[in-house]
Amino acid sequence: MGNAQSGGIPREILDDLKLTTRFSDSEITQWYENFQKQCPTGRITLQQFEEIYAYAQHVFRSFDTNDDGTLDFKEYVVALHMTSSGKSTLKLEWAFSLFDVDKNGYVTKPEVTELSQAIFDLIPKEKQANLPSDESTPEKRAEKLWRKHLQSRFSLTHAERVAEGEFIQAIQSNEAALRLIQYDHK
Ligand SMILES: [Ca+2]
Ligand SMILES: [Ca+2]
Repeated sequence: MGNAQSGGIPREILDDLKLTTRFSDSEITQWYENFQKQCPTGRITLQQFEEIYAYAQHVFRSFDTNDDGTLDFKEYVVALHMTSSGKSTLKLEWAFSLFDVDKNGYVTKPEVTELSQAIFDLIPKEKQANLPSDESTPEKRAEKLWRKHLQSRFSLTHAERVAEGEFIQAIQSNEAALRLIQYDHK
């Protein structure tokens, strides 16, 4: 039949995954496309897994609001709500908790640097090569996000840390900053 488009997910893999998981055609197809982009060889190496895992650890920590190393039902549902909501303020609240590594209610330069590294590692290699020169390394991205989009806006009040409201205000409707806090460059 040739019903799998070239580069698309092979039919038998799709059928097999639908039987063994509860995911829909479109979900599996989307993940397949993302997987192919992330891993052009079609395989995840240990090194790539560790990069993905570094980001995953940050995501987990941002969901684990009481910091006990597990997600209870409430944390889990709040996580689903924040990440799947169409509301941009909710997503930005979540982004803030992602960047606030030590959960003290403020984002600092070292935290921005840490997340910039984890996010950068998720950008497919061929897209890394096409990034603007001031966004082409994790350090440059952290510097730009921190200095241009966060710190400079609030340097009159305090230069070393940014509170949640300020973070959201600085990133909201700011395409250039939004690009730096996510890895999925469309
Ligand atoms: Ca918890
Ligand atoms: Ca912090």
